Amino acid sequence: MSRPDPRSFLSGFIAIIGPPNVGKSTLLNRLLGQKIAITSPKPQTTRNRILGIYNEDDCQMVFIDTPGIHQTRSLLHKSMVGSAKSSLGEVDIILLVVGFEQPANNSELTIILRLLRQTDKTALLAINKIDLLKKENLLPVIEIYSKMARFDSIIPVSALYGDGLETLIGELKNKLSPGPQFFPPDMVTDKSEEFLIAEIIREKIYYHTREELPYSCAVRIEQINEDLEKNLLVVMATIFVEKASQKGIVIGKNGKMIKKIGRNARIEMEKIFSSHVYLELFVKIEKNWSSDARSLRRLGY
Ligand SMILES: Nc1nc2c(ncn2[C@@H]2O[C@H](COP(=O)(O)OP(=O)(O)OP(=O)(O)O)[C@@H](O)[C@H]2O)c(=O)[nH]1
Ligand SMILES: [Mg+2]
Repeated sequence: MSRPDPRSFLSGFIAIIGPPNVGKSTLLNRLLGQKIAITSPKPQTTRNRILGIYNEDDCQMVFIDTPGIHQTRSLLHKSMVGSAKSSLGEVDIILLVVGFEQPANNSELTIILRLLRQTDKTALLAINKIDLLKKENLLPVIEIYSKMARFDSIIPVSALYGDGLETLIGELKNKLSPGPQFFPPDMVTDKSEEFLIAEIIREKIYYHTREELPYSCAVRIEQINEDLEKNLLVVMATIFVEKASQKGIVIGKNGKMIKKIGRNARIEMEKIFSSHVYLELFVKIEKNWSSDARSLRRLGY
């Protein structure tokens, strides 16, 4: 493969930040045209920084998806928000994502705008979920945001339906500087297959269980074996919960819940990896893992 001309090649690191649940991960997946980050209707879905690499012949944008910034409770949340904040220092461009419905006095937004004021980096604002907004209400929303901080550009988008994304990519490209191709052009993320599999299982827990339970769950892959002849991926994974009562909920009556989580995770993995998947799930209690530094490290946070 020929290397791009370094004199005209554009590149840069872009942090995707914002309050929880505004569609940051949905946007990243849509920009890349493939799922590398899980999404859910519940806030605080993303727990790790995830690189997503967008390539064109003459440019490379390295996006960093980050956990939503919010007021922290547990040690887990502190680690999540810490990783989001620290990403700001390492990038060339900040892409703030908000949901159009975010009230202007939202406390999470206030924290983020304060962070933005402390940097002089290029900052773009993507106002997401405009598919839910009546056309005539868009301009007033843009106006409110344009008064809240100095944005180099404000782009209304719908990550779910792909609206406005070409404009967003164009605006980002305008702000890139000449630079190297940091990653090989066929590389889409820095995360492993194992990470994505664990995350897909966690996503299904977010979808199928209620209230606080998802926040008490973590997933660890114990084993992955690939049988090329049978085009089969065999995965063993453990779902960690914090209490015995939570273990009961994850397993469900007659194992109904764990079967549902497993089936949905398997179907999605089969689609992503184009192979058959055999998935075995175990549930274990690790008392208060989300507030214990050693457990957090062990579980990858
Ligand atoms: N209607 C609509 N829903 C969207 C859009 N983008 C994302 N969503 C939904 O919003 C919810 C949150 O999306 P995520 O991508 O998980 O949000 P996030 O900002 O990454 O959330 P955290 O990781 O928790 O900070 C999901 O239910 C998405 O389907 C959009 O453009 N329109
Ligand atoms: Mg996310």
